[in-house]
Amino acid sequence: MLGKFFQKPSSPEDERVPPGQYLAKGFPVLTYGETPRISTDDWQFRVWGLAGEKTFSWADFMALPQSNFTDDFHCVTRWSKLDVQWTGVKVTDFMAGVDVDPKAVHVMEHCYGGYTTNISLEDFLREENFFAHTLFGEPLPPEHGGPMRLVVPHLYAWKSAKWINGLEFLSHEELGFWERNGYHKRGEPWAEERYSSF
Ligand SMILES: Nc1nc2c(c(=O)[nH]1)N[C@H]1C(S)=C(S)[C@@H](COP(=O)(O)O)O[C@H]1N2
Ligand SMILES: [Mo]
Repeated sequence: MLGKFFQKPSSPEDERVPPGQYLAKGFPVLTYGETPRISTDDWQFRVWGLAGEKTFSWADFMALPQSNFTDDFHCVTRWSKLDVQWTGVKVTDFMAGVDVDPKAVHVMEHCYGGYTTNISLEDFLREENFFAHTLFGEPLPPEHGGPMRLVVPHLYAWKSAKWINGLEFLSHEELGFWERNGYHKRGEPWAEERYSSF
C-alpha cells in the first residue's frame, strides 16, 4: 500500500529506456572481431541484387543532402545511450538514386570486415534511418564504424552496421551474422525482440 504513494516518480529519461535496458556511461564500443581501417579515398559502397547495380564513392555520398540526427541507441546486451548526435545522409535521400526492383522485400547490409545484418525493406526505408559519418561533431571514429555506418534507431543496434559498404536487395529474407547465431530476425527493443525462437 505504501508503495503506491512513495514510489520514485519515473523521470522522462526512464520512459525512453526500453524494458530490460539500463543507461550506459559514455558510449561503449561493441564489435565482433577486428576494427577495419578504411580511408575515405579507398571507401566504396556497392548496391546489388534486386536493384540496379551501382558503386558509390565517398564524394558521391558527400554530394547528397547532409542532415543532423539526435537518437537513442539500444544494444541488445542491455545498454542504451540517449541523445546520440550524428550527421550523415538519410537513407531515403540515398535511395532516391537507387532503382529497386519491385520484387525486393528484404535487404542484407554488408560491411568491411565481413559483418552482415538483415533488415526488411520496409524497416530499412523508414524516414529516420541514416548513414552516419560524424558523431558529436567529429569524424566518426573507426571503433564506432567510421568512416561510415548505418543507424537504424528503431531497432537494436546490431542492425546499425558499422563500416557499411554495401546493400544487397533480396526477394526473400536471409539471415545476417547475429541473426544466424540466435538473435531475433527483426530486433525491436520495445518488444524485447532479443533472441530468435527457433
Ligand atoms: N560491422 C559491424 N557492425 C556492427 C557490429 C559489428 O560487430 N560489426 N556490432 C553491432 C552491435 S551488436 C552494436 S550494439 C553496435 C555498436 O555500435 P558502437 O560500437 O558504435 O557502440 O554496432 C553494431 N554494428
Ligand atoms: Mo549490440
